[in-house]
Amino acid sequence: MRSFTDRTADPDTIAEELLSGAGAVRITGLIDDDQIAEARSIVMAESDRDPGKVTHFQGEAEETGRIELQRRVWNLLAKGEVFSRMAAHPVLMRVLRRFLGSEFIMGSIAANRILPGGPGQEPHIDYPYWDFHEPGTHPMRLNGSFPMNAQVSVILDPFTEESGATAYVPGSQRHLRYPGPEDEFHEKCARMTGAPGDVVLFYGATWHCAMPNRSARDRSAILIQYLPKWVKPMEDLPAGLPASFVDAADDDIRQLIGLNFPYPEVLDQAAGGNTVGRG
Ligand SMILES: O=C(O)CCC(=O)C(=O)O
Repeated sequence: MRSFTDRTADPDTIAEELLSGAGAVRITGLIDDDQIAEARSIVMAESDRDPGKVTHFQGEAEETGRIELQRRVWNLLAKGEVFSRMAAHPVLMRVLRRFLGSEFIMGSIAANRILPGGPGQEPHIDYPYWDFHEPGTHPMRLNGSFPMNAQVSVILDPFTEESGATAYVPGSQRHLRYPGPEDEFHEKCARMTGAPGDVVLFYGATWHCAMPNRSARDRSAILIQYLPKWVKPMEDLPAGLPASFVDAADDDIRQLIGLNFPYPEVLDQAAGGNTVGRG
């Protein structure tokens, strides 16, 4: 995987690598130690209180949606200002404006904590492609030649092969389908390794999954989903936030939570609809 720093993270180069290269890049040392420590302590406290609903995990988790060795914390914007700073980091904003269009939005911001002994996930592709098990529910001839997703993993604990760093198959974003047994995901995969404060940015059409944590410590990351402005977001972010948050939000955060793009709207004044919109 190609590695960049905040100084070398050129938007055109990274966008090209996501779309036509490996599908993933690392930006080292993007988030400072204080922010990582603050985010991690919130994630640990929240996920100790409530393991959250998990997705894509193997075995028991898939059946129940909840088990103790992997935990999700959803709606992070409401849980600490540090998460807004991460989501709207200027380097990420610059790259994502190039990749997804200048008015891109955020579809979800959640933590994924895998405890020692926690299982991995099934190889998958991310929202809005994650139900591509049923391609017929999407438009015909949809393909991955332009992006409808970008994923950011902000690494909170060392991501190593042993701790279950995300596995991915470089170049698989070009297929826009789920991998089958013939694709030999586990034989061909590379790993999104990194240190706390590093960020991995990838195109969610790339086959990937969390791997089992065989280390003696937690393996947590903040997972941020970004989408073009017209893709329906996965989390209803404004609904999960107090009015005071929305009132105080700066321009980037307003864009990220979808307030710049008002549709759907009631456009028929005669119907008496509220056409003020969400902005
Ligand atoms: O935490 C990880 O390693 C990846 C998580 C992921 O791909 C997902 O939950 O969709």
